[in-house]
Amino acid sequence: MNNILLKNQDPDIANLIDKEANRQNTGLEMIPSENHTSGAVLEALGSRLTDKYSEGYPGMRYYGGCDIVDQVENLARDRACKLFGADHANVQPHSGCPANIAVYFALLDPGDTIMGLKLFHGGHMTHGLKVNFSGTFFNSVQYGCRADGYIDIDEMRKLAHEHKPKLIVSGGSAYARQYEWAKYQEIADEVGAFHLADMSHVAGLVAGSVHPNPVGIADVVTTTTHKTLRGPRGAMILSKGNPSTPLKKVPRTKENIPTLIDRAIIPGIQGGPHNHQTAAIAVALKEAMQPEFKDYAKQVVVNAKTLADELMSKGYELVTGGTDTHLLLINLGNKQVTGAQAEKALGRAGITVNKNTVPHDPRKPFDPSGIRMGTPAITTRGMKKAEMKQIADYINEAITHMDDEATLDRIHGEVTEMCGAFPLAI
Ligand code: DSN
Repeated sequence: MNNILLKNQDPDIANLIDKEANRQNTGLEMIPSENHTSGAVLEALGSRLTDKYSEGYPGMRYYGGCDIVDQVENLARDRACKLFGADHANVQPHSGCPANIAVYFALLDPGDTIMGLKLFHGGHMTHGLKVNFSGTFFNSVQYGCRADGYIDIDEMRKLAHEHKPKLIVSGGSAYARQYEWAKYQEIADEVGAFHLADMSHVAGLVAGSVHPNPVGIADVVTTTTHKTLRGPRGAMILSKGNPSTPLKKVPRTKENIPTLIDRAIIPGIQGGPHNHQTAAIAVALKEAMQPEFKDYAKQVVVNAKTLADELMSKGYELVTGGTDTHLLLINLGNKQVTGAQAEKALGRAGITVNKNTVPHDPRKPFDPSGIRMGTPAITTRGMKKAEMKQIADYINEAITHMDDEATLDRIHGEVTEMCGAFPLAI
């Protein structure tokens, strides 16, 4: 077996990895769903655990040689339960979409009605977008945001009573305010629906106690592990109650959710778990259990609020007029700039954000009016209020001078210099 270093065996890929690390190190990653993992998480991710097949669950595998990966998965499950107050955690979903697919597969039949927030109002494609599996295999009814940008809970209740969905999804990917999990559960209970809370964006804020926890309120909770939670790419499904042993076929009731979920992941929709990923999730969960993580989560929100206030003082219009979380959604309509133009100018200046629709956007999704940005990754680097004020200046200058290459170059130079004081872990 060869032990040749990557840079000698495959310099093409090694160079690209170096280039990407350099791009991240010298620029501001401000896509709100991104973060920078620790060196320990990366080490677990790049380990021999990736070699092992282990279909099934700890103590119930279809393959031999699973004693050690069983211990890895048990640690990840126990830490997830402890951190979020769940009884049961399935840590095998390969990422967020499969986690949601598994919940639908567990609880629904094709053609059943589901309800989620419109993607173009800040939801997620797996919450019932017509061109996604969730809007194709199921009858999707979608709620939206009010004119002020807040989720329209009254409309949701009305739609729920009218359409009697089997499942209501809360959560989203471009909503700057806290999710009111209990209200969704109340409506789900009124119409006899299951409630899935997708807390992917805010899981790290929940872990750090700066956002309400849906576990124990919602019937079932999904989350990715790589956003505010700062782990590797991956996902988890959390619930109350315990699965049956062995995992037998059970009726679709709330009490049976843990069993239904485990059976939906395997044999339902996935094969072997990614054991290297499970180990890295366990490492990230241990990090999130430390007192410093609470400081981190608090700082993420302080930074987002500071950035929001600074940008609003420069005339930027934030959807809902601010943020409670890690995320800012900016409507550039009043600046005569499109989201795509702003994304490009900011990228040129070393600030990575993404163009995004705003609720009731008069423009098309591929050329929307807004940009979405967030503070999880720059807070991981150690940036605080002073840097947020400087970043707001850079953002404003880059957008105001989006056609001026020299200005964008200068800002990029200054951004790189600022980043030099906040290096990534490795
Ligand atoms: N792609 C994620 C995000 O950016 O929010 C959601 O899956």
